[in-house]
Amino acid sequence: MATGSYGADDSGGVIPEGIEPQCNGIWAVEDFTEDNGATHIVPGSHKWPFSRQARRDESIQAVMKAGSVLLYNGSVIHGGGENRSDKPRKALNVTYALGWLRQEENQYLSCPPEIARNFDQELTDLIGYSFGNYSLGFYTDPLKAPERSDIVPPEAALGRFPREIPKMATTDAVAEPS
Ligand SMILES: O=C(O)CCC(=O)C(=O)O
Repeated sequence: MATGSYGADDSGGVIPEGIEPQCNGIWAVEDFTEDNGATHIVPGSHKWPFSRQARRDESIQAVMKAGSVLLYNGSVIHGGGENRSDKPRKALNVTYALGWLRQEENQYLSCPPEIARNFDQELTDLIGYSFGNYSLGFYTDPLKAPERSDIVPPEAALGRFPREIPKMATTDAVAEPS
């Protein structure tokens, strides 16, 4: 590894071992080279205890051509390398997390409703303008409260209705213990 600090993106030891809450992709918009700081990855580190630090010689660099994508678990130790070239290394880093967890990037601030309302619904569902499950993700419209219901689906902030409202689990839906 060259400079900077490297680490895993996911829970930081909060989620029990064996659960992979996040999957990442980094698309090379320009060639990734050793010189411009291609992403460092420590293979196998997703199986390490959270306390284990990586040695420099345990990392490899994802040298790849523009248009390629590197896919890695959120629990893999990784990071950008030192850019010794005279240009920035352009890439698109897209991370997917389980719908009931916080996202790595806070999409409600990066893509607030006035921007997100111009996106396709598939994309707004993915970035969080949809229920994660029954009652996970509703909001109260501060300008319309208290006249309006306080369980407004997130899509309403974009001027849309949800495709589907998740159903609440009831005791009828819970299996009897065997
Ligand atoms: O800059 C890179 O190549 C990787 C960036 C990244 O995924 C990170 O630092 O979390």
